[in-house]
Amino acid sequence: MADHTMQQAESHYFISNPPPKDLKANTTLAREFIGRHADEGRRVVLVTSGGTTVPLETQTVRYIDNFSAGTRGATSAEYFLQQGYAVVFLHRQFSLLPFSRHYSHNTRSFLDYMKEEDGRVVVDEQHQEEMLRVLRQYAEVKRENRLLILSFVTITEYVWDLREVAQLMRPLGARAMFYLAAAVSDFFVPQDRMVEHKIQSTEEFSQSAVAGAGTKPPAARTEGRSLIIDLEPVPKFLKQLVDGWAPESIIVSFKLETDPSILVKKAQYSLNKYAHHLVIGNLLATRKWEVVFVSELEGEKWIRVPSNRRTKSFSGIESLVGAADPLTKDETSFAGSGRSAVP
Ligand code: 9Z3
Repeated sequence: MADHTMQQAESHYFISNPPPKDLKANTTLAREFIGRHADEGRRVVLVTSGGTTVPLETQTVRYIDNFSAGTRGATSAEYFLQQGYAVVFLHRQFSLLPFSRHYSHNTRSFLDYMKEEDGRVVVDEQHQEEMLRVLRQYAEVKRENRLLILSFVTITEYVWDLREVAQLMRPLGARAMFYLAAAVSDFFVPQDRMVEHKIQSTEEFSQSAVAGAGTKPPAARTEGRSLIIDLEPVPKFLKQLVDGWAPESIIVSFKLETDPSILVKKAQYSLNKYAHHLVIGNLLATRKWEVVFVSELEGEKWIRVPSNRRTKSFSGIESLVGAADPLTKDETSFAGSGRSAVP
């Protein structure tokens, strides 16, 4: 797509898909946070995490979801914080959060970490050491006010938030990084093709009219006894991010596939198409144990957790990534570099 056509698609998207209700509040928080850290000379990273939804109805009962628990994003955010970054953590509501991820979303209740002692609640002996370590890191981040947590649910909320935060980070140039681990929908239902009410299972009760109806039928509708879902492509916002919203920043995107034979090709395609710094490829089935870095500087580079360390207690492949950073050729990692990591 030519650049002007892409820009037209972008402006059409923002005109026809209205901003989320909390955009203003999010922007105010982000402006203050980014401004303060920029003044203090800190690097700022936007970490996106979790999956975006595609609502089928305005009053949403049904939606399509994208797979992501938020482990990658929440874990990586902790490592960026350890390296001194200020982190804007834009995540899917209720997906994993940095620090609290150690005690949530598992089969164990957080209450299982506690016990009663002399009428007071205390942490069980066996969890003291680990929890103290996490708590100290968390307390330091809180004291320095280095973590801003924002949330999205739908693809449209995500795209509006991304654009807003990117534009606020633009003045930071190469001191700003985008680490796009969220699983983002490629297709969606535009506002002007969305039905207001719950889709009915029989045509008899179906709504024929769409809010602000154009000539096209609703994108999700019943025909006979079938549910028809006819989605439209989401404009390629990575292109806009790289070229328009934050052209000087460091941009790391992720590529998720399930077919091993196309992963590297797709990651290379993405790198060539958007001309950003790094694509990290991963397969759904093995994402916790192996990733491939694809960059112009180093081509294709696999990082693997040795098979004898692939246990539940392993701290995550994110802990190995700093050592393998292809954005810098020296000992500093892209999470740890105190200077420009632009190749
Ligand atoms: C990823 O590939 C992430 O690593 C995972 C992490 C979603 C697999 P979890 O949250 O999983 O730890 O459970 N994210 C990017 C997915 C994505 O939508 N990428 C787009 C694409 O593949 C490009 S931006 O087309």
